[in-house]
Amino acid sequence: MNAPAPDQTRDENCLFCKIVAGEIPAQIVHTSDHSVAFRDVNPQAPTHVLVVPKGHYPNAGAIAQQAPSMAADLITTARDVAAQEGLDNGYRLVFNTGEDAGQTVFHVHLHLLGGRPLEWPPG
Ligand code: DGP
Repeated sequence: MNAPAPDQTRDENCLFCKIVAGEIPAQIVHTSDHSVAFRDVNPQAPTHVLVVPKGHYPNAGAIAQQAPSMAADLITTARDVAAQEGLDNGYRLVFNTGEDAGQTVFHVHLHLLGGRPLEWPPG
């Protein structure tokens, strides 16, 4: 149901491409034309949602360069999910990029965290 449009890329070995395509289950909380938002399997806050593009891009820099409107859609979708989740007191958006940042899934995903006070700096 969320299959990428023909002009969108897909990596056959990618976990998040399979979630987007509905081939692996996830708790989807919101979809837009270009993005899918689902709950993180290992939540770090009362609300922890991942917003991913329907097409495959390995990281934030790649999607910003190759499809800037889809990069913007990740952020507006995260804003809409934050409103839907009632995060009126604030929330955090994070793109982990590369090994040192702890990126483990190489399909860009925007972490939306909220529902408790969040410390800074992160670990
Ligand atoms: P990162 O470390 O930034 O690459 O974040 C990857 C996140 O993906 C991590 O917080 C856990 C989450 N995750 C990994 N596998 C799955 C899965 O199969 N389903 C869901 N919903 N989340 C997953």
